[in-house]
Amino acid sequence: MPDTPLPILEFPVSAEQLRDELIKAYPPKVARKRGKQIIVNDPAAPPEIGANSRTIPGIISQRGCTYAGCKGVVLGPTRDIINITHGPIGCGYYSWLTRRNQTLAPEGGENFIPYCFSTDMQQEEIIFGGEKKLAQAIQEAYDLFHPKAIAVFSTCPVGLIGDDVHATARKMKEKLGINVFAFSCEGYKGVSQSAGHHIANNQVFRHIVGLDDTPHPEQFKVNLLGEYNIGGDAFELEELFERCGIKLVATFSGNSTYDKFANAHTADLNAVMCHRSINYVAEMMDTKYGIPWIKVNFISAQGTAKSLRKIAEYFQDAALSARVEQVIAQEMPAVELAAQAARRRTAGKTAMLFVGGSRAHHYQELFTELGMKTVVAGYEFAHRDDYEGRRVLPTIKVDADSRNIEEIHVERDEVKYRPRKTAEQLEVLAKTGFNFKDYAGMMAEMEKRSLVVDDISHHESEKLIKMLKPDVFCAGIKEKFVVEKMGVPCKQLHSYDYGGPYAGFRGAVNFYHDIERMVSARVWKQVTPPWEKGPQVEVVYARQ
Ligand code: CFM
Repeated sequence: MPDTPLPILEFPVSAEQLRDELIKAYPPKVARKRGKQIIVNDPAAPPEIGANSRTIPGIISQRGCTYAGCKGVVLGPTRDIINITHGPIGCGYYSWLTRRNQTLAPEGGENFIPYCFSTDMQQEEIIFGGEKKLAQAIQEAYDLFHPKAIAVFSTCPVGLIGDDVHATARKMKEKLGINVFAFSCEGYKGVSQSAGHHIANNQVFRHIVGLDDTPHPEQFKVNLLGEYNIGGDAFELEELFERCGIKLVATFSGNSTYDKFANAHTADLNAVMCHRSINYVAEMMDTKYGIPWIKVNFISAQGTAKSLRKIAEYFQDAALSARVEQVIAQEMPAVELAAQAARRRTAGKTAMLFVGGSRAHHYQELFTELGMKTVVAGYEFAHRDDYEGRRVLPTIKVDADSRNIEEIHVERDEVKYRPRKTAEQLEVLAKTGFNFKDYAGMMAEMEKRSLVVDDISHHESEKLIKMLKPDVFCAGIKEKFVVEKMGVPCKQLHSYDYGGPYAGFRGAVNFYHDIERMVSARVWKQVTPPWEKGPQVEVVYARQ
């Protein structure tokens, strides 16, 4: 059967030829591996994609390290835990305020996010061990701030020299009488920051969740998991929940506090936004406390409406559903108006998205609302289930790199476990097609024969831009300026380019405006990249 070109693209070659073009400069072994990570999509039966495997040395990947995933991503947005980086100063310094997670401490409340705490390891500690200096740092932080909790994050050298951060944390916990715990999240521990998410989930669950049983009087209590308040997204959602009459017990971890984690097990539902970074906590809370979880997406207006309705449906309460419908009805006219206005300039345009482990999927819905097509997308570090859906979980091969990450064994808590639904209630929900613990993944929602690229390399990004000339390229700061020098606007979906919020209804309107502006600016056509002006250095890959 002849290959059909990618949807709406007047691209002269097939998706397969496009893939071959991306990998043809690589040595054969590298090309074989990359070939498995570049897939022509079929939403009805997503083909297997190579994911969560090591990046080949020499390839310019956009991934981050395990320490970044643990310290920056999961614990970063929590304002009242003192996060001490145990390591050389660079690790603390470069993870200091570089992620745009915001927080809002109440009058007199603690906020340690603006501080950078580090043990500043020197040669002496590398040679003779750093535990003593770590204990001193914990003591010093305690004396200065008297926090509720102190967390210690291991960097690469700590793992290499074998400091026992957990023993030091235990010792200091006893001495100070506050919660002190540590993470074995050395940068090299996994193939990407994804390993750091898992390590963070384990320790937050083990050391904090379940410590405070104070009940809440409200009727509809949920936790929002995998929402990190980038650009103020969580503020938008907190307000939305409140207007709907839904009590947000804890968010993991946008705008969060230590006490909220400790009390999270009192909620009756876990709503999971970023499946990749937090599904472990959702699973563990289900097993230990009986809290079911559902997948939601508050990025895009349709996604927000759908997610609010899903939460209301879970509680099976007519008054709640009516309130949710009322809020949706209040918000939708402004959204429709903004989308219509933007579509005059955005409709028919194309986007590429290469972001993290959830946004490359979630933001496609916003582009659909703008009448734009996502022609190529991929995650930096997601796993097969984020691409192909959770149904593939049993078939994912556990390799040595994954085995390196602790799987904690969780059991039902005989005292605190409480089923949130009776068997009959579950049956009623099942009849309406209500899905628990389910995520269909990115590929099920992408066009047939669009291209999916895992852990995209710099070289492949350049090729794609040259060949497909997208109207907007969504990525991060590492790619941004190279892409823009090529004459294509780059929207940062990690930091939002200092814009946002983009979550919820009002967030969607913000996004429509920003994208409309970007794709209709003529300035991009005026750009002549420096490498087309001056002399060039040619690099060829060595054949193996
Ligand atoms: Fe989840 Fe994230 Fe993402 Fe992520 Fe991240 Fe981020 Fe991201 Mo940058 S937790 S996987 S590790 S949604 S920091 S808030 S934007 S890569 S797509």
